[in-house]
Amino acid sequence: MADHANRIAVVTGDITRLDVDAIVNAANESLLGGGGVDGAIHRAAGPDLLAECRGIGGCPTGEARLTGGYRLPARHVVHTVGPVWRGGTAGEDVALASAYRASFALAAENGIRTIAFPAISTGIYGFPKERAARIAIDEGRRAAATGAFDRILFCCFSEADASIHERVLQQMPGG
Ligand code: AR6
Repeated sequence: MADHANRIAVVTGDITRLDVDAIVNAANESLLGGGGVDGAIHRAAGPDLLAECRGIGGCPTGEARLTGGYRLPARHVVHTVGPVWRGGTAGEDVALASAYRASFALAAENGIRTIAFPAISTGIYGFPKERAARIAIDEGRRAAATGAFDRILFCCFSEADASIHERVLQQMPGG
C-alpha cells in the first residue's frame, strides 16, 4: 500500500511540457477547446487535436474521453469535464470525484501507466482549491492502490496551489 501511495507526486509547472503517457485536460462539455489549461493543451498539441475532438461529439460532466497527444510530449490526452462550482450543494463533490475516477478508469483501460492531472474545476469553474485537492488526492490514492499506475502526478500551475496539494497529500496518509 505504501509502495503504491509513493507513486503519487505533486509538481509545479505547465502540464503541456510533461513527458507522461497521458495528461488530463480540464475541458468543457463541448470538447472544442476553451481558456485555461484547455487552451494551453490545444495550443501545444496543434490543430489535429481539435479535429479529433470534433469527431467525439462532446463529453458530459463527470465523464472522460481519450485522444492522441499530437505535438505534446504526452502520447495521449484524457479529456474530462469537472463541475462548475455552484456553492457546494449541487453535487459538485460527487461530480469532481467522478471526473477523476472516469479519467483513471479510461487511462487504465488503455494501458496508460503514467498520468498527470491539472487541478480540475479550480480555475474558471471556481471550485474551492483545498476542497478540490482533497477529492483529487483521495481519488489518486484509490487509483494508486489498484497498481495500474507507475506514476500519478498532480500538476499545479503555481507554487501556492502546489503547497495546498502537498499539505493535503501529507494530511491523508495511507489509502
Ligand atoms: N498547466 C497546468 N495547470 C494549468 C495550466 C497549465 N498550462 N493552465 C492553467 N492551469 P481551468 P476549470 C491550472 O480554468 O476550472 C476552460 O475554458 C489553473 O491554474 O483551466 O476546470 C475549459 O474549456 C487551475 O488551477 O479549468 C472549460 O470551459 C487549473 O489548471 C473551463 O475552462 C484548472 O483551471 C474549465 O474550468
